[in-house]
Amino acid sequence: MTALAIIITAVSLVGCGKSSTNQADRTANALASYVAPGEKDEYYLFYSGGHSGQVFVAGIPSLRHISTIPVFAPYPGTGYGFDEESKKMLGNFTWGDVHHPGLSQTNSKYDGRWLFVNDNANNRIARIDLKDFKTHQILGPIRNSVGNHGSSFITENSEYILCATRFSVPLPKGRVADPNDYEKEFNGMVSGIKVDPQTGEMKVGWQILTPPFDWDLGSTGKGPSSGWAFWTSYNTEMAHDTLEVNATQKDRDLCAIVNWRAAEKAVADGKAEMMDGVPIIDPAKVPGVLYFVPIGKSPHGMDVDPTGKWVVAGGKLQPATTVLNFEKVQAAINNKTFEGEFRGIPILKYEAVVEGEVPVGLGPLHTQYDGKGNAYTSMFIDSCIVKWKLPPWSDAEKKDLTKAVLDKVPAHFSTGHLVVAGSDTAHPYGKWCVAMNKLSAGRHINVGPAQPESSQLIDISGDKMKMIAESYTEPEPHFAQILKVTDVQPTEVYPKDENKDPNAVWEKAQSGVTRNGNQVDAKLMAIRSRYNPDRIDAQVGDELTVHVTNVEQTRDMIHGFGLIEHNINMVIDPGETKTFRIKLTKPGVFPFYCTNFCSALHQEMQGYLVVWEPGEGPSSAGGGGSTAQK
Ligand code: K7E
Ligand code: CUA
Repeated sequence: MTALAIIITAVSLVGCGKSSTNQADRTANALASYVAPGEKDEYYLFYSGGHSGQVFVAGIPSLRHISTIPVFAPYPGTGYGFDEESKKMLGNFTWGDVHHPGLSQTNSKYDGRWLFVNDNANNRIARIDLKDFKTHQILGPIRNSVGNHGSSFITENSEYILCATRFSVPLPKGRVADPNDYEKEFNGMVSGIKVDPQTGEMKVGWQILTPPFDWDLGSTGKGPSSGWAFWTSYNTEMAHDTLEVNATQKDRDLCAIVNWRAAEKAVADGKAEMMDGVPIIDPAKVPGVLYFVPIGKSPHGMDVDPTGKWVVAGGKLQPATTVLNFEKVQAAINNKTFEGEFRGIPILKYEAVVEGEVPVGLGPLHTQYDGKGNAYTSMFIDSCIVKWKLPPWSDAEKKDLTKAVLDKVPAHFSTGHLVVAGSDTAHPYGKWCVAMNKLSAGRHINVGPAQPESSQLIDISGDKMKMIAESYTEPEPHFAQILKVTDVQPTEVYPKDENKDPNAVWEKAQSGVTRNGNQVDAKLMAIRSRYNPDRIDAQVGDELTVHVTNVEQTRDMIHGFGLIEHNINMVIDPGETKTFRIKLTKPGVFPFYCTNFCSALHQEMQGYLVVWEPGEGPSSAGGGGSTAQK
């Protein structure tokens, strides 16, 4: 995208036309996205936060930002990354690059259980539980996988999250080879991340070794393509420098067609070899797992339609989308209609599997579907959304596929991804499309050089698309998922009897500070608006562990725990217990206080951590004085 961005900035204002500003349209559009005070949005929009490492939650149709789910980056707003549990999930990383959120599915329908997101930068994948909209697992860095961009693509029953690498390196990771030996020494990888059907717990199932192409966007099959997955690639030139030029030489790059059920079976049949603890399939030795198809030119998105028959690739540098017919793909595989092979992988004959190239315009990236036979493609260069008709096409349309292009709506920005509600399932909700744009073109109030990204809401319920509203976000949404609000019932309070934390305290008598050698353990209760106890005595050199239980069982009665000059801010939701651990290195009296507004006396919710010099202070702090604890 970056190189492309440079090429394209100059022409990005070409656009597809002007949006209407007449009074009747303004009123109708305003009403369409207006959610009156006290009313609620109909859909969630979960959009990736790119290099913010977060996920943003907005409402549709209002496009209002409602909350932020921290995933790969600490977020003081919810205390994420300060307590032991979330610190452990983050490991030593303080950022991630979130690209493609994927909702869990059952029978190719969103089941409202989990949202998975990938981290391109540190090769991880995270699971957000939709019971509480929080990150519960971060898997990775995934072994033998570098640049986890081509994910998170969820299979029809959430059996797997499928991922492909954007970057190739010498494998296993840690091995060093000269980039001049790229073709020989470097490899990419497709990974099958197994998801536990009950808990959602992820683990690396298997991997498929690939040539060092840069795998790009992908999608999973359904219906006739059930059990398959697809990725585009760029850099089939296998260049290792100046990719902007050297990786755009060929008119067609090879996309990958992966039979993931065959991969799973090959591993079960013992056909994999271990690399760094992961079963690796060499597709040259295990026929039937991987096929290639040439796709023009420098393709990006690759999206399976809701029937599972049509697989559409957007060619960034070709003014058309390419439509593959999966039934023809299947026939070509069965009849060995190949036009060659690359490193033992058959290349399917282009003409045998392509249904058509639809001349949608300049810079097609991603395609979404409404389930009514229409496709919607984001146009990075033309800065618009194009609606077009999926096959089957009439003879007249086949002869001139411009006839399959039904409508264009200007986005005024360089559109990256777009999302149609439920497009990647067999049952799209349709109705709304959100375009996620890059390069803001100055259409917002001036906020200086750090420019926001924009989202635009498009009504796709009629024959013609209607641009309804525009809003702005933090950097940098890539893809998003839309979920019907009624399809999920998140908890607002953790029930007391479901809190299994052994350090939880629910009444005064259980709370207190105990010492064991130089380990000081404080169990605090937080309740409107005080901590119990509100004094912790310890000494320099102690290791202090603080557990705070928020005993409230009332919605939005959230308490914080900010500790002065110790870089600690926990935020504890109703019914939750959180823990932090620190080494005390400096003497002094350090107030702690509630960081989350909780009542008229919120400001009074405070206490002291007294850190004595060794040997000083009350006996509970290891000193000679009498106990100070209440
Ligand atoms: Cu097109 Cu990462 Cu999905 Cu950005 S990628 S636009
Ligand atoms: Cu508790 Cu503010």
